[in-house]
Amino acid sequence: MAKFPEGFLWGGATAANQLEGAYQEDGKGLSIADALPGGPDRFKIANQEDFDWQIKPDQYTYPNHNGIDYYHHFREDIKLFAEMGFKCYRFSIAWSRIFPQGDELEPNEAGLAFYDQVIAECLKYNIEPVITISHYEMPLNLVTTYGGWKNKKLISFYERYAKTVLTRYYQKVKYWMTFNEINSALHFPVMGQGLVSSNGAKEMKNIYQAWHNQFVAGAKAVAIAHQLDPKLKVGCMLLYATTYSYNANPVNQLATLKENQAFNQFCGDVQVRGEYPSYTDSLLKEYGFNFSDLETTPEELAVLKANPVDYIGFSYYMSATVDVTGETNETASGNLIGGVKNPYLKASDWGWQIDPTGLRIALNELYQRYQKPLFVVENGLGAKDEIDDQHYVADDYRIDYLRQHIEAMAGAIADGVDLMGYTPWGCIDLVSASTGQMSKRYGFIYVDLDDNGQGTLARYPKKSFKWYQQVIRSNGQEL
Ligand code: BGP
Repeated sequence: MAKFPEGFLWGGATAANQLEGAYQEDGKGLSIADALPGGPDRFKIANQEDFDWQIKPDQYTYPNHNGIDYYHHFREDIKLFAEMGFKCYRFSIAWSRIFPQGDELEPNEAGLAFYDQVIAECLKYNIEPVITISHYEMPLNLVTTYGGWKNKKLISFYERYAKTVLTRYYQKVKYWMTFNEINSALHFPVMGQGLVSSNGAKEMKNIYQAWHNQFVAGAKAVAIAHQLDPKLKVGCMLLYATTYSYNANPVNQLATLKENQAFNQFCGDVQVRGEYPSYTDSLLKEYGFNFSDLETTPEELAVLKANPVDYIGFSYYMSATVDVTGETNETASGNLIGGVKNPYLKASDWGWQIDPTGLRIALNELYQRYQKPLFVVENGLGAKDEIDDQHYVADDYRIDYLRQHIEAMAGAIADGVDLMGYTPWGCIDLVSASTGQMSKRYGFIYVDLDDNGQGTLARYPKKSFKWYQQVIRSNGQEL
């Protein structure tokens, strides 16, 4: 039977740009997410050489830019989260609400006023807010004028932004994260780093320079938080995909080890240990450059060293499998981070390989490596839900997915892992990051809205709503 510690943070997770809407209200500036196209080819289009940010809202080809209009529904939504018994709620602040262009000296008070209300609403129900400072979102101007995170100027812009929100909320919000899925830039640098082909996404050096700048900016946020209150907990946030070798061939085993370093470990190693790992040079040489080719200063490296994160937040949706020897030619089509098809696993409708045991392995790997508390801040099944005449979605497939992953977490806790909490992704249906569409749903709550932005916006609890309520009420005993 599952055993979770007292005070375990059960909740759910969302991100500003995927649910708030009101993308031009109360002084908000455009963010990169507002300016990406919608549709399954979202990343592919953004990676074409001639991609240009769509900065004219009247020419939009992205019908879901109003999210689920949470900006005007958050009270109703947080009330539903409270009804499920959420102990915490992970959400992000839209940087472009607070600094609409990103480079202003003074924040936009109306943007802060919105999050004042959101936080107050959480606290009213004793829901602990968990805030991602930057979740796949930055003011578009920082990309069009400065070229995104590869530009060092972004460090001070982020620092000013982080200081503004930390200072405003540190007495109310204990848990923070610096950048969502920072390592995802290896595969899609557009969301987290604001890099597309037309501004250098295809050059690995830019991605690593952008990372370095983000590491420094994140470390500065950790420093600010701890100066305000040493009890604040600031985490990194990684996209973790447990990675297996296709077989026992040592060539594949070595390739798997290298893949783990490049994707699962590199960013965490810097953010948790405060220094670049021993394999940095060998990693960068593979891409044809050296660490000394990056712009780094001794002061920056000292900031990293002095300010490691307090915990490791990570998302877990799927595992990956490596075969460099060509022993199989079946690719895992749809798997976000590539690799070959694992014959032991089934995949979601979008091809993400479902692997609850991989989560138990991930938790053990991360805890053995860092010995710091872990927080599963995203997990879930994106599916095409069918709603019946009674406005009911019988999402047993989602319940099965979540149950198996919760059992895996219980297993890892029994293995000795220190796990703080669990916030399944998209606890209310929202716009998908990879497609910009509504039809890939994760929620416990159905939102009446389609891929064309049409619908009543009504919220309907799904079958999984009551199920998760019982999971939380029993602290993970009744699954
Ligand atoms: C993570 C992101 C989220 C999110 C989730 C599901 O990578 O942090 O923002 O959306 O994945 O992905 P998708 O929406 O593409 O199904």
